[in-house]
Amino acid sequence: MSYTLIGSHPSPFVRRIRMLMESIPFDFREINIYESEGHLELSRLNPVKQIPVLIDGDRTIWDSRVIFSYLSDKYGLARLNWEQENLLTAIDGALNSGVALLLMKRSGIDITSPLMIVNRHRERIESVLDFLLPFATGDGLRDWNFVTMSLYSFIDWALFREVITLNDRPAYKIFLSTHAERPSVRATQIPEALR
Ligand SMILES: N[C@@H](CCC(=O)N[C@@H](CS)C(=O)NCC(=O)O)C(=O)O
Repeated sequence: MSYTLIGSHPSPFVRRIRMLMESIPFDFREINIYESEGHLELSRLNPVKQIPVLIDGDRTIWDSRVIFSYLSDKYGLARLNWEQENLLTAIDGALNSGVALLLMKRSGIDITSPLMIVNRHRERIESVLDFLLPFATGDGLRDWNFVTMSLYSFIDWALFREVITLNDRPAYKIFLSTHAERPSVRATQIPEALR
């Protein structure tokens, strides 16, 4: 049985699922959520209108974290412990803030301005980066699981979208370079043409 994963190359939420599905065959259907055609297709699949969406026969699953649980159940993958769940929630909070900042930027809002909404999102990202530092310099360097896949996808994407810099946190550069040569990381790289 083959799966269809609907997503885009840059999306960090999609990327972590592509990394997770390294050994699971699937068709990757790329859509551009910022163009009307892609947006329309997405509307038919997911009322929340977000990627990724996983199609498994006549079942459609949306939300990357739920897709992770779904595949974990099906393949008996190791479940996350509560500490890992908290790490993942922190990463997801920063990711959601990063996506919100990008959407603001694309809507013409100056995301360097001191608007309350901009500050809230920026503060959340900074707070999460501080919180995750012990993990990124400890277990995160050794483990390769859904948490590290998520952290890698977040940092790489946020740098690409210029939502963060790592000037004050060089440890994250080491985290990235530690995992950069993994086959699933290389296979899911944000295409050079988009950089
Ligand atoms: N909680 C969702 C978030 C997914 C998400 O925000 N995806 C972004 C792309 S990176 C998206 O579809 N954004 C379009 C929009 O929100 O309009 C998940 O984990 O799958």
